[in-house]
Amino acid sequence: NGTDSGQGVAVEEVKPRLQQPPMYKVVMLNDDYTPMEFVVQVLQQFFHHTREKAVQIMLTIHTQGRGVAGLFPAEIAETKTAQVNGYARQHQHPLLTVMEKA
Ligand code: TYC
Repeated sequence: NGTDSGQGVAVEEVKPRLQQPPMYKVVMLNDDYTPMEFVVQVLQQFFHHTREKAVQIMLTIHTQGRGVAGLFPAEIAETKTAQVNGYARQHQHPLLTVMEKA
């Protein structure tokens, strides 16, 4: 670190891996009412998945109960969940996304 402690001067550790923000999964939950096509379109519009990938994620949610729409730093994950939940509510669908530490 360059600050030798020969005469009692404190040595501070140098830590690498700076600017690595904690990442969060945006998890989409299954329900019985939201149309499959609406979920596919949300995955394309808000998470920029291809149609094929969006269909695959939607089917995982439908069969397993939940699926990961994307992985983002906290602030972006918060924005995505709020946008998707608001959009679903505007369209009167119960679709719910939550964020979860990766
Ligand atoms: N289970 C819904 C249906 O059968 C489809 C669905 C998929 C709903 C994924 C929500 O996150 C979801 N219409």
